[in-house]
Amino acid sequence: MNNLNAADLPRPAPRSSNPEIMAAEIIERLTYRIGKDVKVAKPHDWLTATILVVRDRIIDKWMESTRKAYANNSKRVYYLSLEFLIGRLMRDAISNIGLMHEIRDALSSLGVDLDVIAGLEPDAALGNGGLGRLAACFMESMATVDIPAYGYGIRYVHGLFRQQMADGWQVELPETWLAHGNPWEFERRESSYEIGFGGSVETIGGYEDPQRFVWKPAERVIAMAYDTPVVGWRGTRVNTLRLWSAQPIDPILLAAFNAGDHIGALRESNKAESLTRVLYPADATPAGQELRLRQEFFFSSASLQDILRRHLQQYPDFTSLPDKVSIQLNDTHPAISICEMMRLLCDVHGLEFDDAWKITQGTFSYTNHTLLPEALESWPVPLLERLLPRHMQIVYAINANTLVYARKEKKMADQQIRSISLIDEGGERRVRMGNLAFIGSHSINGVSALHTELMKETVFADLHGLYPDRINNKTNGITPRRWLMQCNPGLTGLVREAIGDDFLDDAEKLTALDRFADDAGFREKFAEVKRLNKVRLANTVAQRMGIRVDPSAMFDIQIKRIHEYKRQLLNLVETVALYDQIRSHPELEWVPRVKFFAGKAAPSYHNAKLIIKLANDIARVINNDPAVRGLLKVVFIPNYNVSLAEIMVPAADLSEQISTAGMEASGTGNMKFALNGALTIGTLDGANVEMLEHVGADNIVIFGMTAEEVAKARAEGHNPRAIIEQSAELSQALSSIASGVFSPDDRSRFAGLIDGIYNSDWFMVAADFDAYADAQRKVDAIWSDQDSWNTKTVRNTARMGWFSSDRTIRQYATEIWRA
Ligand code: GL2
Repeated sequence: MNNLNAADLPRPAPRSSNPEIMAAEIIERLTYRIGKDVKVAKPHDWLTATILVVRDRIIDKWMESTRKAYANNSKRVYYLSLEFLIGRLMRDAISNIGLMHEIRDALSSLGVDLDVIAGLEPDAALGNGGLGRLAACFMESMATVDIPAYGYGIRYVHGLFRQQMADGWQVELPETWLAHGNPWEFERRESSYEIGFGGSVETIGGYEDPQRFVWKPAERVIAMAYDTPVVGWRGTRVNTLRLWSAQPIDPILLAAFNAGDHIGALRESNKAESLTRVLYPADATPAGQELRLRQEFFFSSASLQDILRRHLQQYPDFTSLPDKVSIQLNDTHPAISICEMMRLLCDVHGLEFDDAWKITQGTFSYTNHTLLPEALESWPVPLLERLLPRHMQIVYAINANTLVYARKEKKMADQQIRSISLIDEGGERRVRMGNLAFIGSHSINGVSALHTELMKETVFADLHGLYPDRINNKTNGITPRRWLMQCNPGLTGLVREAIGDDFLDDAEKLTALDRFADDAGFREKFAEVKRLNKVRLANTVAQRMGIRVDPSAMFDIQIKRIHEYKRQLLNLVETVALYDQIRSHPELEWVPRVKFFAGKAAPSYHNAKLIIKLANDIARVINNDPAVRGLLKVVFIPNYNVSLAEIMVPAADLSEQISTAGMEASGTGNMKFALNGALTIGTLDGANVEMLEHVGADNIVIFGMTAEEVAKARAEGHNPRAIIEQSAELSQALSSIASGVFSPDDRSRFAGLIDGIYNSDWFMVAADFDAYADAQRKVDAIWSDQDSWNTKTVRNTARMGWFSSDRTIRQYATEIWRA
């Protein structure tokens, strides 16, 4: 066998895409893989059988892709991410391999509806929000643009919590995506690595032999791989998402068990497994807990051991590593990888520190996703010292080299030295993971043009001074397969009729649609597609919540994590102001609106949870007030996830992207809405700035303070009280919320939240209110001229192709990975 050339290896027979044959294959999987007779098969069995058939077709391409990478000695890209917010996979996979009609027909010949079983597939919610969803879009785009890539992450048994509402309050329940098994994945028992924690470091050699350090961990667990194939558009290439699961070294302590300690005998086993049990539900705030650091090291170490093993299979040593391997760190969560790489190269493979450092820096690159100070990870020195003693030594060694270089070569002063140091000495000493990721990488990128500039000016100003050619920008993108073709087949069909199929392979070809914005007939069809998508959302809301909404009203949508900087509160205060206006001026022609909200709050984030309660309280009052005459409705849809986004995004007329300027690194929801023909109301924040450049000022409604103005107001102090007094609408809205108009059962419930606006207004809710309210009335005016509205929405779709993640990935590939 081993003597055969790759080209001569025996291959399975090619598979047919004839629906009859596929139907037979589905039955075959049902019978022999699931062990069910057609007669007794449950919908979930059909789903699994169908996925197995689809998966088999993908496997053929998968092996081909792997062989190709070996044969061409291609550079491999490794995307290390603690989060992959995948959602459902089946529909995407079927569509990417071009078998949608065939599988639908095959299933329907068996009396099974593809849409029904597709709806049963659980969302793989292994991420919190934008950062995790970006990783999922990137995986699909890397396969599409034919880059040999692996995603590495953790196979959490429980993904992001399920959100339920109890009397309008968020309640978190465990999510169980693996309850019916996971037919996509392959367990790879042979790809297992030992991961250590704690213990001590011993020094061997020294005086005559070269000195070497040996880490003797006190605890060890096994990391075992699970592989999921990720197929690109038109099946171009199939890459691997490799997720690690923690296993105990000894499944049971038999002696303890036999001695009668039945629980104690499983303690080690439980401890190991708890490592990969749950996704950390914090979004952009530091977890600050040992378990989180253990997760980070666990998956970093397993991934690096795997990467280095694969490299040595193909190459004699590690000098070629930077030419053959790129490791992208998705935020600082995997930043400990830099120390682990140094440890493996020096302590295990015997390289000299300086040589190892060159290889490490040449291999790693780092993406920063937030400037929020509370989200910049750092770990207490004593914790790192106890959990990863050898890595702490390496941190000190890297730090010494860097600071000597900064002081001697670059003549940096104390103040700058303090800011670039890996150790934060203010208060309890902590290791700064952002600085470690920066210093250990050859490229550091931001995720929008504005964010990248702010990185240079703020958090990384001094490191940027030290290494001025490292920071670069890669504006985020979204995969048009999921976020246009899959979620909006109506629009996709209409666009194909108008401009042909080129845009399916190159989203930037959507610009050909621009001239159709002036075609009244086309605009009508475009509006009709939107109407049908709104009907679908209205039905979903009726089914899930028993609330009826009118699809002819403007659907105004804000969906994202609940966070003060994202300013759902600004939207809610304006909603209350509008409610007051509608009641005071019933004679005016109000544009009927439905305000939709959805999103999860970090379980420990008090104000975010209060904002959810406020949305629900406001909804109850407004929706039941006959004086509103249905002109305004408020709906908070529980349990926001990728699948719900796929229903809401195509149904939006207005997309709310209203974060305090300077605080949203990029955003990606903003791109999804505009691509699907929504108008954006937004601040000059994150990627909104570039969206404005692409769609043009006539086709987006921008308001509010700039990042610079926000920074100035914060530095010099602004006077929210004076601002509130000058705005009658704002003061009335705030005082009605604060005084309990929406919370008669607990009148002071929201007093603290509103006090925050009066006393500090850190997020500029008061400062931006009037501008926002004016912008909303401008939106109403555009809506009242439906021709004008529809022209703008068509232009949005036509001009958003640049925000495809294929473009983003090509930029990473040429400018960072050189792959
Ligand atoms: C985020 C940013 O907040 C968001 O603006 C950005 O679009 C994404 C992806 O780059 O990253 N950073 C972060 O920590 N989370 C994000 O969503 N959770």
